[in-house]
Amino acid sequence: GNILTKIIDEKEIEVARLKETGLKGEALQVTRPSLVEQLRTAASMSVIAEIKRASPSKGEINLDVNPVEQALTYERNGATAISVLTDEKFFKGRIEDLQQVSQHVAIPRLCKDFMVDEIQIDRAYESGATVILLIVAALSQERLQALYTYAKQKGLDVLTEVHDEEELERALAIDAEIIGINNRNLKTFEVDLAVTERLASRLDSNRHLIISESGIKTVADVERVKKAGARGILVGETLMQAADLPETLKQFQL
Ligand code: IGP
Repeated sequence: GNILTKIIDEKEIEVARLKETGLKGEALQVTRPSLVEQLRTAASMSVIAEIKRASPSKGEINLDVNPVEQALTYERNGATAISVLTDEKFFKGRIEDLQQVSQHVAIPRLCKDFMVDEIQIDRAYESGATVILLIVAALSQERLQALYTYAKQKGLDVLTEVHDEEELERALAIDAEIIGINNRNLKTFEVDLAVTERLASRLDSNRHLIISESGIKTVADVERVKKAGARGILVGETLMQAADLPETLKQFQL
């Protein structure tokens, strides 16, 4: 079956639990720089570096990581933003990772989770996020629009994720500014950078900020998506497993 459907079912349960417990109602006092601004003004390829312990497609990636140490290494070596996976069940992340990372780095923080309800956006904001992810494939057009508007009203940036032409049309219909093109098919886990080439060719890269997501392993991969029009790349596994992380990260900033 489809992993996304499974995850979303789980998220509905998580949201119900969250609503019962309630949130702190108090946001971390941290600086909240604009990712849009950073992407628009950057002279070279922007790297959104991810904290990713495990995934449904790869299993364990790096279970022993210290999220704060990892985030600081990302920041020191030129990452534009930090992506923190906060899903517990499928990615072995936690919201506390985002809270800790947010208190230690000054660059934008993306709360990488499967948003289906406003309360998750509130929690991301309280936890120091400056960006949230909205996965078009996981939401009806109505919910996509509602969550997008809600996040923007809170001052958050939104990374709107697509994987095919139909999803791209839906992202354009809500006037999404940062468009994440996921090279990974969430149904088959197949990764193909041609997805970025195909979808980016439909966009004006001056108007839309294109982020190529998943499966980026080499400098040649970065060159390829840059040529396709990507302003940024979202990289997890390769950075989490790099033998020389600072060097790998610097090489990607083409
Ligand atoms: C990072 P990779 O192949 O570099 O580890 O991929 C990121 O793109 C991936 O984690 C991702 C993701 C998502 C995870 C992209 N979209 C949505 C969870 C949910």
